[in-house]
Amino acid sequence: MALIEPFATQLDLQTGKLSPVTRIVQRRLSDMRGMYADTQAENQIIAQEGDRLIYEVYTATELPEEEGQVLHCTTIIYPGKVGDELHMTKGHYHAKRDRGEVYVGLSGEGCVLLQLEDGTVRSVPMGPGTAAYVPPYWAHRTVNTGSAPFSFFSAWPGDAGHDYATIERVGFAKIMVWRDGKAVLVDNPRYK
Ligand code: PAN
Ligand code: ZN
Repeated sequence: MALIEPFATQLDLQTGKLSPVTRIVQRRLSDMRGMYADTQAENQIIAQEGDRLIYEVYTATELPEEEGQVLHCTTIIYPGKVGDELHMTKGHYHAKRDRGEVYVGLSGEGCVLLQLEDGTVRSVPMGPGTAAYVPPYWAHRTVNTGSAPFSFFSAWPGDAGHDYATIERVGFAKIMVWRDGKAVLVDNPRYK
């Protein structure tokens, strides 16, 4: 296993940004085609306002993706909706399903949606200071349920890996939508 020098990263608790930063991944609406339930709204946004930035992932240091390492990063989800569905991450299972994760809320309001392969869904609300546990076997996706950027820190086992393809294919059984002035979890009409 690689021997890594100890190091620290500075977390901006207001913005969720890390420094120093070696990699910023930006996810725009076009990177998430087909993930929001309302495809017409998705196409309309891209045609009328352009390719909207949905979320960013900040990584301070590239660590080897191997057992024993603890990978970590921050995520910032910008507020907004596609149709009535709130801005969210793509979501994934860990390639090694028996690897868990910890999310710590930094700023804004959101929630983590979790799903088992049998379609069981749970929703855990998050805000500044919330430590949310993502147990092994649960796919996970985060949603911004507020009107400011929602940011959180995450840490997971180095050998977990990411399986995006399963969620791209089946989706989540529930989606978080804005109805009557609040965020509510409803059945996903497109869940397969
Ligand atoms: C998180 C996520 C991050 C972005 O660090 O990777 O929030 O979400 P997507 O990976 O679904 O685009 C994590 O769960 N890592 O394992
Ligand atoms: Zn994960």
